Amino acid sequence: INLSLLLLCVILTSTEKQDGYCDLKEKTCDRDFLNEKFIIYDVNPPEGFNLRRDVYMRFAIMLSDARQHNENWKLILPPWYSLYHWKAKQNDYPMPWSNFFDVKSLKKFAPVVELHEVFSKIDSNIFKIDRLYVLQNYDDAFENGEFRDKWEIGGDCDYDGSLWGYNNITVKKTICVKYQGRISKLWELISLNPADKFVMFAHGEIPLHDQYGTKTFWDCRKSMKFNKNLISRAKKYIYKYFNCNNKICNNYVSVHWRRQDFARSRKKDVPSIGGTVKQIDNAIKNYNPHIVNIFIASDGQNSELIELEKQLSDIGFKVHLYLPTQLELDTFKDGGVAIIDQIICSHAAYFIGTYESTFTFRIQEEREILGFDSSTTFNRLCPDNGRCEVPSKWKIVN
Ligand code: GFB
Repeated sequence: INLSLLLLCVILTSTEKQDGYCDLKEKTCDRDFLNEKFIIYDVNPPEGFNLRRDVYMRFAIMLSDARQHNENWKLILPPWYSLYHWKAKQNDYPMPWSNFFDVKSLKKFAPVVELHEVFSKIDSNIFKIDRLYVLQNYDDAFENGEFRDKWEIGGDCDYDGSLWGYNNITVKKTICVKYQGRISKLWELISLNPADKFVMFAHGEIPLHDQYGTKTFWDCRKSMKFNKNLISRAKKYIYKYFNCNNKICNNYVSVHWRRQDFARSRKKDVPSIGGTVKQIDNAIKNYNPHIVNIFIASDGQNSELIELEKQLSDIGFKVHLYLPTQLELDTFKDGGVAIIDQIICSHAAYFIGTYESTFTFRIQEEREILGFDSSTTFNRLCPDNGRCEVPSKWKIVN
């Protein structure tokens, strides 16, 4: 018996080695890993962090649903690499999700793994993606006046991403796909090649949520807890400047003042500095005229921020910004600093955001989770002149 057991072991080990999913250092083969299949996605390169958070949710919900049907698929968390808005040189390498999120909490909602976890299980130095589907929009979304879910293989395409800067990732086959509609239709594509173990989608922002704003959506959103160090840094700031230890702080107002490319590409939706000051002043007068503290989160230039601060101080407000030390910037990176800004905005008595900025949307969701009255959350800065559309209220569903 012992001999046959030994033989079986040798056979198993050698077949596993051919498949290449053994940990050579540990001299073990990971049985689960052998049976698992993996999806990874990439997003249109210029898109920012907060749009990418929503794309994550679409995939996480898709994979969480699949697990309920006993499917053995896992989602590889695509590292944060070379984001357009992250200019500091500290950001120049592929960063794991654990830098920004509590990955244990993500794993409670969906079967997700970091890319480095996958690397640690592959015995060769090369990570081979079986099939890369490059998703593209249809030229005409409303064919015959109707928007419907559809996909179609073919056409010309190029992968415009960078495989997160890794040169040990290769792609065996690239397929161009025109795609429109719900993300769960991706399973139809995947099922065409049932032997694939590693499947990748480029332009993961194209498939849409199956259902937006449902309980499942919010369960997923709630699981996106931030990295504990970022939370504790934000809480320390709130305590120091606003003397508040609660979820809901009643003595400061927060503003997300999105500038840079946003102010340039959406000129008609954003106010001037003077217009911003007037609107903040009016909002505070209406909400609670006793409030003097204003927290500003912004990607604006120093000169703009100095001017905004001056004009607000001139009319009696105390302006606060979170300015990281060099050590904090090195530790948290641009992404972590932005999250700290978001957390501080989330706890304010009253929040005013920038119209259609996903950075603002994520703060609004956080405030819904914290339990604020929605009248203190869905407020926006309006342009100096012209129409000012009321922002949509995406209320939590528990
Ligand atoms: O997050 P995001 O997709 O929001 O991209 P939008 C904006 C990025 O700019 C953030 C920085 O991820 C941050 O790195 N940023 C913006 C900020 N506001 C702040 C802030 O208050 N504090 C700090 N620290 N950083 C969309 C982009 O941005 O805007 C699109 O996703 C496109 O790609 C469009 O550029 C014009 O939804 O605001």
